[in-house]
Amino acid sequence: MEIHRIDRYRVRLPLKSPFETSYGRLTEKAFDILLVTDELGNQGIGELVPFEQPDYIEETIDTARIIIEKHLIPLLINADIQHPKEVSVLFEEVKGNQMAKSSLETAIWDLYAKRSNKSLKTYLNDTRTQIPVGVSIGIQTDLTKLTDQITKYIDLGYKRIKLKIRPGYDLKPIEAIRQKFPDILLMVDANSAYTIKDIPHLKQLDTYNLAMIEQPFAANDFLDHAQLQKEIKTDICLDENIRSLKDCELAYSLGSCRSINLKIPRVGGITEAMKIADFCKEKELLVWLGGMFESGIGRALNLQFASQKIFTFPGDISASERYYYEDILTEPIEMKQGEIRVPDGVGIGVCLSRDSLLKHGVYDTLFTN
Ligand code: OSB
Ligand code: MG
Repeated sequence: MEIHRIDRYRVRLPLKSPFETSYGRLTEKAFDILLVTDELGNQGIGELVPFEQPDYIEETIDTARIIIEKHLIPLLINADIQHPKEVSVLFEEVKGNQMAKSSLETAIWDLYAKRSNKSLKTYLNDTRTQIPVGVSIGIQTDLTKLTDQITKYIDLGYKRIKLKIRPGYDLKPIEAIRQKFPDILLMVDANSAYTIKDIPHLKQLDTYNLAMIEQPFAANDFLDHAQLQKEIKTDICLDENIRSLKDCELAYSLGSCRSINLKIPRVGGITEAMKIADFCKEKELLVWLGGMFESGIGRALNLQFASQKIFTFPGDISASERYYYEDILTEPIEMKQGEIRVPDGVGIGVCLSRDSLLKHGVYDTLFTN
């Protein structure tokens, strides 16, 4: 396929309410929408998801823009790509920067599917038409407000609750939730806020029947996580650590976790995500799909990928209205009875609303031939 143009919208959407994690507080999400156009006028769409601060992982939206403009686009336009699987190979000479790579790689997958007039899920394994989903709940020190919020999402039908925790905000909120909801599928996510010294403290989490504890320790630590997994009954899940299949192999062989939060952008795109899903299936690691407060574009991609039957555990894939008043799609993503339908149009299956993009974003062209 020939790439004739690459355009971009730099968008900011205000969050309905601020989202607090162990590392910071988010009130607005910035993201870019990349449009890759071929010689026939087909358009592949990708979302660039990193945050503005390097506090979740090291990539930021600014660093990713530089990598895309200076390094990835020149590689892409000078190559003759026949299949989207070639893109991750082409990008190998650029080290790291997975989210930058993913924004273009996923756009090429979307473009490829659209050229063939097919849904993206036709290229995936054993897919379903709708999938169970969960929500992630930010830190909320008022415990009545916290349990009210959880009541709201449970009443809406969400099938799993993920609670953000940090030192000083863990046992009490978990206790409050378990008192009100003894049986819900509940997990916690620490975003690297603890250290190995906290193992005796973290062992107390074993009494709350948690589905898993996500990323208690540093983003590049495998050994301390392995130590914790030896001492605790609850499954450890890794998020920030996992940038590639190699990281999954390392985590598996050291026993650092029993579950993987798979985010397509954090591993550089769909091709690497497919390899990780296959590996997890083979090794019986529980793999599920995470989120990055995506707009409808990233959300639609996540739905396509999570439609694979291996993703039985409800992912962080909520409805558009969970975070945003207005999405950038012609039709927002909706959740009914805890499930979201996988869009079945061509490619990722959804359409951009130019009106909404122009209202919340700024347009420019990165390449034209
Ligand atoms: O750690 O999974 C995370 C959001 C932003 C950054 C990191 C994380 C999260 C979430 C929510 O937990 C994901 C979502 O609902 O999109
Ligand atoms: Mg996480």
